[in-house]
Amino acid sequence: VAMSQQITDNIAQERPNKPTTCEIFTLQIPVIDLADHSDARNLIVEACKEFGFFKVINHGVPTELMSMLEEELFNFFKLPQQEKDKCGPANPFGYGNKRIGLNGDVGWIEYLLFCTNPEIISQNPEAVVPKISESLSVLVNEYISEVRNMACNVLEMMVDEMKIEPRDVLSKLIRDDNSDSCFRFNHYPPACSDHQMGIGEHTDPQIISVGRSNNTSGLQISLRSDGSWVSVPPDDTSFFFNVGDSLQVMSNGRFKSVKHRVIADGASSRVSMIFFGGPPLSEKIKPLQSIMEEGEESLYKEFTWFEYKNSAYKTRLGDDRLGLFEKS
Ligand code: GA4
Repeated sequence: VAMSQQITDNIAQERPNKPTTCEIFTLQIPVIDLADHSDARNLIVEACKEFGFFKVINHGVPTELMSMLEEELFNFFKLPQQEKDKCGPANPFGYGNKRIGLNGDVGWIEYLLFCTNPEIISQNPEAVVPKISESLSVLVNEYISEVRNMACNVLEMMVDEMKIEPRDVLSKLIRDDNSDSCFRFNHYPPACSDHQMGIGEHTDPQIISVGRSNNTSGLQISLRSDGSWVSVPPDDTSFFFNVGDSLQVMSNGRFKSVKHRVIADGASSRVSMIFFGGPPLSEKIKPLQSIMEEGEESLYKEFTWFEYKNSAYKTRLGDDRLGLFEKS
């Protein structure tokens, strides 16, 4: 209780006292209909520039798979604490409870974090893949492969629209056998107050993150234009895409990784599942040659995903991770 109180107080200080602004802005979140071939590509690129965030409908991922996984997920989080603790502690992979990352962040959250990088899994599977039931693990793998495919389609539409070649320049990094991606399940339990921080503001370090949740609100994004926080209306049939830091660099700042956070809604449990698409560890993260205009210079120092990830995992959630790699 002491900790939850502290989390609540921090938020109360941070929150601008303008709830109505949030409601107005919820209307502006871009919705991409993947079945609409005329408009989707352009909307994706515009959304990445303006928000670093968009919602995808008509995505082709089987609804039944989504709801089955969600149900299994609820069942997992309903297990007795000592059962769940057998999958932990999260360092950073495994089952985590209230502690986020390794540097002192906390939140009103419990989660399962999976590494999906085959290279790392083969070295030490116990440390990076939480021991969940066989049935859940089959569903997880099927879900990841569906979501990864859909994410790759979206990345290819994005690249086509920007007239970059080859069109798999981004998607191949995530399809790569050695793609360093990860996957997480979050459970935000009902909170004692309705402003409790589930996970504090942060950007995702990877290329692209693709998440969905049950029908409980809580996700907020920060607008690029003025930094104000916007509540994202929940929609359990759709996927939400976040531009990550790596894509910000690869687009040389044209796209911005979106700052986001989750505030527990008080009354009901929120569960979410997120795929974080990352490149192979050895991949150089730098602006794509073909988008650079004549004379344009990279805004960032050159680094590999391995270097960036290592550096990111030493930061606190709210730190400006990319700032360390900007050219001065
Ligand atoms: C944010 C995106 C993913 O959830 C994650 C997170 C990771 C963690 O929960 O262990 C980090 C966070 C995330 C960024 C900074 C570091 C690492 C917690 C944290 C304080 C799994 C990831 O890859 O980076």
